[in-house]
Amino acid sequence: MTTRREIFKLGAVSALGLAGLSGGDDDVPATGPSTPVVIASQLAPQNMPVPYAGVFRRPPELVPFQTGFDGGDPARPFARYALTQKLGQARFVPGLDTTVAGYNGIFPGPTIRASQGTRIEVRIRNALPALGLLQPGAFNTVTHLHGSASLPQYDGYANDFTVPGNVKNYRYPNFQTARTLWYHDHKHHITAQNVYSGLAGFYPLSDKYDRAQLPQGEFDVPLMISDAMFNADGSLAYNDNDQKGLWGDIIMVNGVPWPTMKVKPRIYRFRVLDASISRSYRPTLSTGDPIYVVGTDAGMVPRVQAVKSWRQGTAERYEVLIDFRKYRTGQLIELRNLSNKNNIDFANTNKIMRFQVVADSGSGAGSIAGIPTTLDDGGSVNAARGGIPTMSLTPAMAKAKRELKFFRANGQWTVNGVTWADVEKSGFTKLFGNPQPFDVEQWTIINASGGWFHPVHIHLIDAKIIARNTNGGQPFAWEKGPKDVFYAGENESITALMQFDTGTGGGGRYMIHCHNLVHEDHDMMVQFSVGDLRVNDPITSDPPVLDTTGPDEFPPVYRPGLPAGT
Ligand SMILES: [Cu+2]
Repeated sequence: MTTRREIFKLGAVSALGLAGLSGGDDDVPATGPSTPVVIASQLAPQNMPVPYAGVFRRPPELVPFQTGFDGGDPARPFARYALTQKLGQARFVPGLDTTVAGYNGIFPGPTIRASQGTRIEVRIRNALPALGLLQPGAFNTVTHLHGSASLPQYDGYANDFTVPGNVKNYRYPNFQTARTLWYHDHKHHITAQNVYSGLAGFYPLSDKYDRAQLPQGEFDVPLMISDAMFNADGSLAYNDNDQKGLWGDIIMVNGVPWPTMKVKPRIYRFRVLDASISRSYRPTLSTGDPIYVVGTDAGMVPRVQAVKSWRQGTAERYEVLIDFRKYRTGQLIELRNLSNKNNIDFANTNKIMRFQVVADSGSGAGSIAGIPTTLDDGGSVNAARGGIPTMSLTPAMAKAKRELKFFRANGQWTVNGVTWADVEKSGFTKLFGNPQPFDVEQWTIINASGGWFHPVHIHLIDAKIIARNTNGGQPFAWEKGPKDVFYAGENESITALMQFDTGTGGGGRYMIHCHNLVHEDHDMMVQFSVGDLRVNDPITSDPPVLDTTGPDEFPPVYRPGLPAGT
């Protein structure tokens, strides 16, 4: 009952008509990466963003309001940050302002740069209005730092939420290897609306290994890719296509539609994050030149992989190098999107951003001299306690093998037939599994529904993909590094090894869910526990509290940024 009727609900149908939309059954949303057929936004022509007209920008980097050493011990540094979730005005489309709900009122939220070994606390105030922007209920929030082995009470558990007027102090250990993390909302049932309205930001974690081998500073560029659709007045339009997914017609990078970025003839590192609600991408360069994958979700790859394109689902992170040295000054290079099956594509969703090569200047500090072939991530930081480097895991180490099947049942998205509602009904005791601290397990993620893809996220863990049921049984070239999101395409299965290391030897509850946030909200989410769960464990041991501080207690301070467009 989806397809055409739902597409019409997305907004005005373009003059291109509906040719190309498949008829499909209930489980098939629409069309693959074929001819664009509709537009979703209802913007007047003068308000419709034009591809590559926007000026690239990086999210501002937040300065901690306090730094120091635990107990005065120089071996135990910490930094404290404050974020305020509040409404703000953004200029996404020409001539109109858009109200967002963002961290510090901006989208993307401020970047927090972390360094291995320095613990971070982020004080997150919910200063949002009582009711949601895009949903009629309470504007409750809970923040997940994706990629961090946080303790359960700081992991953004979907029911451990903060109501407007309250504040929670999140503690992040940063003991892990270098990687691109991101923080975003995780409130059960409204995660999609909360993230779409702006609650997402970068949190790159560095260590001495990535600093020695990969570009830094000016040449280390976060790219948050998302899609959106707008009403005629510039407000965000939300349509989840009958709980199937949201596909906007406007692709934004760091909140700018199809921007142009000026680049020097040097090697750049891009931290590519798919922060869309549902859309997956297949980025490629218009030159046909290779892109070098140097990092996956949870860290650096052992062997650099040259690819012409790669497939990236929601919440996946790929760190890639693009070598601009061979291009001439003034050359324009597009980062295009080849899309994937079961996305709904529009006139310009085959474009992401554009690079304009400019003359070299400055010292080039932070750049690297050549494309590396191998990378050393330093292995496990917890070796003394039983930690095993992720890419050294072997099937023989696995103490258990488990299967996770992602399918639709009784009008709900489920994992093995179980929904988060079932977990709630159990008083949060229903578990998919309960590995003990430092156990290694082998999990197989199975998508038996041909009409959908599911980017599956397992909290806490870093995993090594050892098999796929496609691609000759092997992981794809771009996913040969540590992963925490697994793109389970149509009828695909993925087998991965993972170690359950909370950093403390302790345990608790962690979620497993589809990162199509519409699927997650309805209700494709279950949980596991590291260690045995005690029946009456509260869902958090560090609940939010009433915010008694003034709004200006920790005014945001941002580092001086680079010039616009670079
Ligand atoms: Cu899904």
